[in-house]
Amino acid sequence: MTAAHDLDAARAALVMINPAPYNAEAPPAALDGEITPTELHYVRSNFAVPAHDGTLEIGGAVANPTILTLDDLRAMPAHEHTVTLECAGNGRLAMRPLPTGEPWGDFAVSTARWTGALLHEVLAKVEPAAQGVEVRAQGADHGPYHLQAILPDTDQDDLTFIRSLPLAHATDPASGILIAYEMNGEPLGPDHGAPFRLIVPHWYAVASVKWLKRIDVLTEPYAGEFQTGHYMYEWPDRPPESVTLMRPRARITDPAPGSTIGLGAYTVRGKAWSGNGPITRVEVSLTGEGDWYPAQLEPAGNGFHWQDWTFTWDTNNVGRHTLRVRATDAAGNVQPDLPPWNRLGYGNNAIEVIYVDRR
Ligand SMILES: Nc1nc2c(c(=O)[nH]1)N[C@H]1C(S)=C(S)[C@@H](COP(=O)(O)O)O[C@H]1N2
Ligand SMILES: [Mo]
Repeated sequence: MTAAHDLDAARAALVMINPAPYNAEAPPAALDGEITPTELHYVRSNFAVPAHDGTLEIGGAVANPTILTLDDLRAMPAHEHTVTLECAGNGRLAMRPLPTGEPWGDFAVSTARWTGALLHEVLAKVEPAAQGVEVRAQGADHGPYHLQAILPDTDQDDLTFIRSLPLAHATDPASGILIAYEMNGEPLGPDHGAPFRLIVPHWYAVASVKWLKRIDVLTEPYAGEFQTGHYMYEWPDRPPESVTLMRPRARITDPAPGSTIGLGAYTVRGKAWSGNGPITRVEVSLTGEGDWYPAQLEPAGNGFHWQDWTFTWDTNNVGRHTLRVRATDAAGNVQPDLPPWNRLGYGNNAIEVIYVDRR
């Protein structure tokens, strides 16, 4: 099989929304289990899958600049973290007025087991300078970016995917950030950042730089198209803010929206997650404006991934019913009823509403 065939096979089960660069939602089944099978994990790329020479250069304000290979990373202690990745643009299609940008429905979210070296252990080897403030990560992917570009002074003929993180977060063992080389026990595939990528738990997935090529410790905050141009909340009524932690969100995975189910006791199921996790409460409403009932919430695990919830819905009332579900996280954030509108359409965590017919 050729590489192109492999890529087609890896993409066959996804819901393609853009062929080039390839962007695809997960099918609803991706949210059923604790782990999303790799072939069902959504894909979001700003450029075509790049060539990568297998090396990671680390420099900037560090005492020991170095070049690492995949073997070097594999020689370090391996850590496996189960992490939910959600695109900041997930749910954009439900915003009004509709923002421009990839028209994501509600399935640019998935969970995988990621294995790799801990970023803070890699950084400890190179010894960041005391004046360091950020860690900048560069992907191998690049290309023209004319129509979408916001910043006037970027080289839009050949832009590279670059993002930065606060140095304090990157060096904090509790942050759990990986340079991952395996996804669900297999080497990373081309769409998910082969040969290695960042995995930044709790943050919208834009922080998890794929096809990682370079890391630099910076003594000034980084400004760039994917940091301070795009991936900013441009609110109608207050100053812009960076897109960072995932906002709390609960989803209903069973019953399917618009389905017909029988009478009696039915177990409603779903997922909930937040970058300010864990989720502390999930509630269900059956009547629009009515009461909220507590759902059963499963324990948080490592706190980096979604939690299951269930709710026993016992009714013999025939007809159309509405279901709403909302999550509250450990920081006290609760989902809003309406999408929090911002110009580029990020972070829509409005309460999900579905209807179901019972007969
Ligand atoms: N190098 C690089 N890394 C990237 C991106 C990209 O375009 N280039 N897209 C980011 C965005 S916006 C998302 S949502 C996630 C998607 O990761 P996935 O394709 O493995 O689901 O990768 C992030 N990392
Ligand atoms: Mo994203």
